Amino acid sequence: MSGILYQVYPRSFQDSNGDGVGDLRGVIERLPYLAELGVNALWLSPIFPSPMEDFGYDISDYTGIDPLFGTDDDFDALIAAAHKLDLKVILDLVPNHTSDRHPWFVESRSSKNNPRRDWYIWRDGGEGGPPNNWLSEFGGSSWEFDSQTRQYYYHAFLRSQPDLNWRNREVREAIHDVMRFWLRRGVDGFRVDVMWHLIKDELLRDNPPNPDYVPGQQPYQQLIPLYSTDRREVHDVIAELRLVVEEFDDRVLIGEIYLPPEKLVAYYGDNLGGAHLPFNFALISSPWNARAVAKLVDDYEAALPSGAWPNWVLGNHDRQRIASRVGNDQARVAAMLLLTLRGTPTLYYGDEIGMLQVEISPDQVRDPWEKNLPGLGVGRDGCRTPMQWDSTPQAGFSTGMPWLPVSRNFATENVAAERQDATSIFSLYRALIALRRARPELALGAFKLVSVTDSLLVFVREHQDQRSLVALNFGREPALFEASGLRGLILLSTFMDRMDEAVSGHLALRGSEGLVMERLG
Ligand code: TEU
Repeated sequence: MSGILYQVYPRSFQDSNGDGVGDLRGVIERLPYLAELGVNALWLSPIFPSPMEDFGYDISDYTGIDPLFGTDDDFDALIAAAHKLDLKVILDLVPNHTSDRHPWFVESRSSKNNPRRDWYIWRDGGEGGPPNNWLSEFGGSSWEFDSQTRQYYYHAFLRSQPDLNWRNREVREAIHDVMRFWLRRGVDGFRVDVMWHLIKDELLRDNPPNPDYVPGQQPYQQLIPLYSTDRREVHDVIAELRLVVEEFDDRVLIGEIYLPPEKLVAYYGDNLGGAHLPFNFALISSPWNARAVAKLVDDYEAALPSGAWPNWVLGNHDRQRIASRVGNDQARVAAMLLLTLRGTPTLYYGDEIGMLQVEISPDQVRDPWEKNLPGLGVGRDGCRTPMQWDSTPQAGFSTGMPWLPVSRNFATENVAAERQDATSIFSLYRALIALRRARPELALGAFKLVSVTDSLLVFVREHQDQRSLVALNFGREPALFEASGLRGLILLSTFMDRMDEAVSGHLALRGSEGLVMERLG
């Protein structure tokens, strides 16, 4: 759990059969790359049978493999090959909703007295409209009228993603069995999709208006999702998921949760009986300056229940890529931050080579969210483009036509080229990972904030008698950190030079430079 997690978006990682979509055989081919990079586990976004309206987050069979990605045998081969390389495999569990083509929903919608009717959230309308004012994250009402049975069903996302009713015991048991199915197959744990959505208010009370809403923001933000998400009872549901995971040795439960720190940490559960790692997305939405980052680290560390293990994330398949958000130079500072903070770091595929958000022309849009709400900048295609492996056509991702365009910069920004370049961001990521693996204080040590200005963040990581000092310059101008008695050796610069330089009394940083030094004094 203290290792490094790497998110693979399977559609975009490696295509082995030329259909333009990545697949499991492709992932197998690239496992040695992940071992070379030095990560400990990979998380695969959904690979299950799906109409792919939300690219796999709309599941029609929880225990199969979508033919687009491969076969059951391919999956078993992937687990075996990964484990051989000492890589753990985490699957995406999507328990909040299914596809509307899942047999459970087909039955549920067939009649009001179908035994599976209560597996989903069905209600009569009120006053000629939906049962309440709840909104879908992807735009519009979250209620869909079904003319056959003349009731509405609830969907937090697309109308083709009806929410399961987690107040129903049979639903819980059914998903527990899905988990056991994959755990027996050898998976090392789950990343649970939208964990904070699982339980909704029993009375379906209206959500209050958001006083801070500004026109032009996503319509979902018009209301505060007080009654539709983050209900107290969700923690009982999660505790049960945890117990299922605990039936097996050494497995992990990770939760996708977008909430502020004080609410997020409740997902560790009473007596830490909830998620091992409620994903901490604080860095994804933070302004990029030293003070803001120092504050969020502080707030998060202060909010953590005792004994809870922290974690940090810089990017995922739903958010703008870090290198585009903060720029290429600061992306290196971000990498050093991610890999020197206390807690499990999660890397998003391609960030280790500095992949940028790719411009998607209107006719190439695939993301259903973007299609629902064009022009609001919610599009997620730009962070999901094919991994850039080399300078051959389609960046070595596919021999066919990729499902999303390859970045125009692939001829120079790719794994093969950056591997040859000792100063590339890829070389930096490798060095940071190696350093973290070699120095226990970076992985396990206590975090102590030393100094913060507008541009410079300095902290120490300490474990037993080993100490590392990390200094990060969030600004473009040079910066100086002075401390009497400061003594040590530079272990790593984000510029990939200055190795073994002696430090005494002060540390001078170039613009956008980050340094890790072994602190002797
Ligand atoms: O994401 C949830 C999601 O959409 C959040 O990123 C959302 O933007 C946030 O709640 C706003 O506060 C997960 C998956 O990662 C995403 O790919 C799926 O589309 C979605 O759930 C539905 O399964």
